[in-house]
Amino acid sequence: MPVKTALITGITGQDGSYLAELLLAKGYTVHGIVRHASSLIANTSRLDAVYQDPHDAERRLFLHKGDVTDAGLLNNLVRDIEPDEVYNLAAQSHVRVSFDLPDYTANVTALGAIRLLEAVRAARIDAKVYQASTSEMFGTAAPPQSETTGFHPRSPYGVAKLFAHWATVNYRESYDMFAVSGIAFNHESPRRGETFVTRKITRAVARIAAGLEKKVYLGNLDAVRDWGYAPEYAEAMWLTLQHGAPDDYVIATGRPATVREFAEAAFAHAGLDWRDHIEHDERYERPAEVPALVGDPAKIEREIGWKARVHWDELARVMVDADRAALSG
Ligand code: NDP
Ligand code: GDR
Repeated sequence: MPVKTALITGITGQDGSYLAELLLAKGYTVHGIVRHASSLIANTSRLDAVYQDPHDAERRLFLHKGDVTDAGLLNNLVRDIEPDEVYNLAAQSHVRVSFDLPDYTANVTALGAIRLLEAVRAARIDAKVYQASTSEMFGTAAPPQSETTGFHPRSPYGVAKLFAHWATVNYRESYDMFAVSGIAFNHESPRRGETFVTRKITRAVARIAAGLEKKVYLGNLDAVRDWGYAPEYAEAMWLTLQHGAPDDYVIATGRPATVREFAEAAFAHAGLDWRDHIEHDERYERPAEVPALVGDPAKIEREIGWKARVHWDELARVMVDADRAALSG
């Protein structure tokens, strides 16, 4: 088999790092776009396990300074790399933050996607494109949500992702592009950003168990989510691009839990009672909440053969263990 080349935007994020590991293990040459930061160490830390010295002649991981707000950069990179597969994972991905930065979120999360699609089209290559779409596009639609459920996003982030989703569908239909929209429900891991609710909770559990803190302040505990395990979702992304034809796929476990239930399981795993340690802070409420997201993964299970194995309660334990291990050095 000839060696394949992939380009990943958002390679420094939770999913990007797992996807890079997966593709490197499969023999791919992997190119990733890394944003400029005042400290490079900080935003490439999730790639430590696969980082390769730029002087290594055998290396298959290449990191390029860049940003999805820069169309010229994307055009040049795609033309030069000629990737077989492009994964667009770059986004301002925090729902609460998108209410504070709506313009910026739209620029990165919505326009970034169409800039990348256009770069692939302009390069006149046969690259397959994966767009990281989200259950947030469903918003208030009643669960369980599937590929045929109507969209009703509730945040600038959800609206921006819906633009990117339809852009992906449009490029598939207009230019016969192999463009997949993976509509992923929440997925977490020890690499999850510390301000998303699961990691915020498991990190707090570790610190409270170690006697470093007493409380954690949260918003809406009644929200229902369908939490899966991020490495499995990276595998789902790859699998959808190996399928015979491009399509839209819900990626989910199908198992619901409230934020309260996740917290209860996480605290209990460390022998703690969540009621002693969780306080409400309205700052973490959103101007418009998404009450319940529970995916129907029947299509991806049937057509792609992907099925979630880790569910939210095991995930809570895995993340607590990882945060406690990190704290004890
Ligand atoms: P993260 O927030 O962990 O990662 C986002 C990535 O995008 C980071 O690498 C970040 O770089 C990069 N990025 C942000 N802005 C830009 C920009 N302007 N130009 C280039 N890169 C940029 O997200 P996840 O890994 O959790 O998610 C991956 C994708 O999947 C995102 O698009 C997200 O919206 C989507 N998604 C995630 C779900 C989840 O539950 N995790 C569910 C559904 C969809 P930096 O490291 O420098 O910040
Ligand atoms: P979400 O994830 O908005 O679903 O988006 P997040 O973990 O931020 O919130 C989940 C639910 O928990 C409630 N919540 C809190 N959330 C945060 N962050 N902090 C708190 O203190 C808190 N208290 C309660 C929220 O209101 C919400 O209902 C994630 C992101 O990864 C998106 O990029 C992705 O598209 C979706 O998942 C699917």
